[in-house]
Amino acid sequence: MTTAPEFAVSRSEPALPRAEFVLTPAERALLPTPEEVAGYRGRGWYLSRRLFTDEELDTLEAATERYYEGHRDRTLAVRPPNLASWEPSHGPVQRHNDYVHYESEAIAAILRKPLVGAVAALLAGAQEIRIFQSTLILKPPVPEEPSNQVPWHFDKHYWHTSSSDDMLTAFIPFHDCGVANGTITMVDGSNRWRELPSGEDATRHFARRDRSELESILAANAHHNGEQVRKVPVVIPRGHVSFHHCRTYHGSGANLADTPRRAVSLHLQDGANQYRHATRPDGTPASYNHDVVVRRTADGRPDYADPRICPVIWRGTP
Ligand SMILES: O=C(O)CCC(=O)C(=O)O
Ligand SMILES: [Fe+2]
Repeated sequence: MTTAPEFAVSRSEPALPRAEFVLTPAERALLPTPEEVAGYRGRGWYLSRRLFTDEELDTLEAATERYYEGHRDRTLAVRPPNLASWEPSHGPVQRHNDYVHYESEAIAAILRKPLVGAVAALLAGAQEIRIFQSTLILKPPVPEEPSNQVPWHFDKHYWHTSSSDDMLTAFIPFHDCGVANGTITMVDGSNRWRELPSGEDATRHFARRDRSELESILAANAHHNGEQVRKVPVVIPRGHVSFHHCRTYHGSGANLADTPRRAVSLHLQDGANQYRHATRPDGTPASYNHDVVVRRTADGRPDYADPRICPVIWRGTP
């Protein structure tokens, strides 16, 4: 007998949770109730309590301004094929920038907030939540700007190579977000719809799609499920976060305000998610930008748990 079993266990798996995955009593009071979790499962979206302070959002906004000016703490070694990466030369169109949690430490420090991961864990029914992607978004205050319109889509369409059906997105505006500034709008309950076989090409980003084409795909899918399309603009007070399931249709409209609409779309994966081989409707292999960015698993697949790109932000039972 060399090592007591308890000692052996505590060496490989600490008995106490790591401090970063512990919530304060005040934070615990901000978690969704069981009824709210059931509401998320039924409707496909959930508006949280106030998860971010004014100070955190001011810090986040300042960090994103530095990012727009060109500041990077690190850059991707390889530029992936479908990278959203607005730069000043693109002008006053809607700005989309992926991988901001990788490229900016200051942005990452706010986005990794364990409370966000804990809310996501309860909604997804998961023990672990990792970042999948983060997209920094800015809609300029230009009412007629066509690129400000986000046509109906659901996020799983872009994630065919992800094995999980429990992935979800936290939409984090930096300020009050309502109809006037083009808030995110959910199609209530569409997470439970069965999808029409429509020949969708999942790798074509919605920004390159015709809006009316996607409006009719939405209507056809509702009809196929014997449902009406119920559009719910989510009115998000500053500091609150709108979560949506990866099969919930959503979109958003013009920014009619006189200030930019600023947000981060924080895409999250449950611990079980991993790369799987998938094909597009035309039979060619599907892919995700990560596939040329992350390390490989022992069996040679892209590793969607690579801690550099996909850090764990929550582990345990909140
Ligand atoms: O910017 C928006 O209004 C929509 C963002 C979006 O598609 C998402 O968060 O998944
Ligand atoms: Fe989306």
